[in-house]
Amino acid sequence: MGMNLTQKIIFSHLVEGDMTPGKEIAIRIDQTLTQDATGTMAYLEFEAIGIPRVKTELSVSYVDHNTLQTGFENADDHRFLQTAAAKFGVHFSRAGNGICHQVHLERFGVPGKTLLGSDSHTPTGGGLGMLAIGAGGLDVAMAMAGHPFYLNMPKVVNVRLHGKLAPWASAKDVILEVLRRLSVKGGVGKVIEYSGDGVKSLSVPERATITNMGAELGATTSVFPSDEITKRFLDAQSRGHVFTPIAADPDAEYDEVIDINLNELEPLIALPHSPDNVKKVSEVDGLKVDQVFIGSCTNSSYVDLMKLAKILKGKTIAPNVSLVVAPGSKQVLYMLSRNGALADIVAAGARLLECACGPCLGVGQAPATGAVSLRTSNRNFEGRSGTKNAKVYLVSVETAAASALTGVITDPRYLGEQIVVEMPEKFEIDDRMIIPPPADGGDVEILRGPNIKPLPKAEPLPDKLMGRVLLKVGDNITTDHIMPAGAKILPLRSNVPEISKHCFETIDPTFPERARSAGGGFIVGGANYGQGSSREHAALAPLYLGIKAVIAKSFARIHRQNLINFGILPLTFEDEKDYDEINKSMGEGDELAIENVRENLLSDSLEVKNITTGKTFKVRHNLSDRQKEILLAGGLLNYAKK
Ligand code: MIC
Ligand code: SF4
Repeated sequence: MGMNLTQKIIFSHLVEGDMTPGKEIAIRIDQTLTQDATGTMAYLEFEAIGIPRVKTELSVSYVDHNTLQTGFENADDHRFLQTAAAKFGVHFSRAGNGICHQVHLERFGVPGKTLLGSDSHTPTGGGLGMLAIGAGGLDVAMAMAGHPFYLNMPKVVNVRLHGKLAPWASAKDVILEVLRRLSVKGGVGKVIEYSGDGVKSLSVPERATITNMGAELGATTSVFPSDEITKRFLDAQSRGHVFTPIAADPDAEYDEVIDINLNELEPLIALPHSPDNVKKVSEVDGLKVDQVFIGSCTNSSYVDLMKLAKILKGKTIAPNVSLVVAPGSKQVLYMLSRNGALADIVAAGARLLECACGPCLGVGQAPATGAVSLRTSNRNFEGRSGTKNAKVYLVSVETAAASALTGVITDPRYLGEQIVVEMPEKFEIDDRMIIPPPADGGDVEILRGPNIKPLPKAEPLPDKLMGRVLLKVGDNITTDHIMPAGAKILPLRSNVPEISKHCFETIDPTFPERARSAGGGFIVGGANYGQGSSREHAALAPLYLGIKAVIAKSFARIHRQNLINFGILPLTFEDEKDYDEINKSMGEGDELAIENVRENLLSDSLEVKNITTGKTFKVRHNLSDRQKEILLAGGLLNYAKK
């Protein structure tokens, strides 16, 4: 029997385990990427591991998230990152050079290689035929230190694309359609692998839009084959020498198959507040729009912004709309400024931002109270824009541009004849804002500002866990709920004691203080707890506040591993059927106890005593032997040191 593409890349990187879906495997990591908001922790962790220089083929440190410098903190962090990169042998992509995923696709990605990134949208690299996975900073630090990456062997879902996109439909609509069908938890434990004759009609940046937003499915990653279109893209980036073709064998098998007829796809839109709340644009046509944001790692490529320029050319945006544009990279911005397209965008009334994440995670351009914001980004979680009651809708560049002109949500088919933008034969190559590391970093001094505080220490797992239920939350809680981002809180990413004061701020601002004065306790959650980002601060802050375990219906992959990495137990209710009853009978403030934890961790089941109600219930952990060892040691750093 042949192998699918996912199996092929995993097989060629397999270090431990057998490839049975659900079983833990370990794979060799060829490349890593970090960004500034998760990177400071990742390099502090790398330093704590005590290896002088990275052992990967390539590691890149990007500055793209925290570029609004309203105080010294972010600038200090950038200086720390630049010096740490030089010391440890990491390429450094300076602020202004662009969003990590866009720049990595342009300048570094290699088909068939593995990439681990401390950002959940690392799967963007899947557009080039990489196995590109998002993880917490500590997992990335371990990979930089030459250790393999551990994951559960995923199931593989084959999305077969047929035909060619209908006029005004776009790659964004493809992934919105997948989200509509599978939901934000439909991809957990799976890789989404694209194939079919429709693949040939999609350029690499379009494929990358699709794999990027596979993160919103909860998928381990998403991947496209590497073919003649990949070759053309790499040639245009003057990197044709790294091309290798890679595709599934003709007799490959899959765990699930989904068919999408590209010809039948209509422009789609994700309604507030979830990326899977997908409707046809025509169903919400006419709703007044206050803000349009075009950018983010999902839709900020050269072709994306050329489409925008062509749609806006000679026109003016509606008086009620603030149009904000952030190109994905310096390469994109440079090319638009050289060919005049930037002039068309600016003349139409756009507000131009630097090449960075910006509004996508609430760094600037927070919408007005109750405003409708139409965005080409990938997440519309409540409050993420920086305005709690803003209503964020996710759309393609075409829909965003059409709506910016009319001032209401507008199906782009209304614009008439479709615009065509060709992929350039040659991109403008200028890597001067990427600083390669010196051959020997031995003499480099790492510069640390006062914002950089040491890592919090986790203790070995005690034998008895006691404490109160400090917070009860529902399904699909995101890491943006647990540890919000945004312009005000992000500068504290290197300072866990300070950032933990904002933990769960949007749900219950009293949580941090209650947790601290209670000496810690438990969190009770629903399904898909911790979906969204890779930020390990969503585990570090609870650790700092004394959280011992999270009991939920199910967990998102990256967050679950982050909890384990910092010694917090991720437990699931043994019987989902009993969940409602147990959950109902358990209140915030109830005192829980789990005894003989160390010994019982070796089996799969633990008993929780609710001392307040006198009831007991069973929980599972589904931990691999390695994860058990990590928890017993009090986290991955302690375990690695042993
Ligand atoms: C996001 O899109 O949520 C982020 C901000 O890029 C995060 C990383 C972070 O929180 O720093 C992610 O996707 O992992
Ligand atoms: Fe940046 Fe937004 Fe992409 Fe996250 S999703 S990497 S914040 S652009």
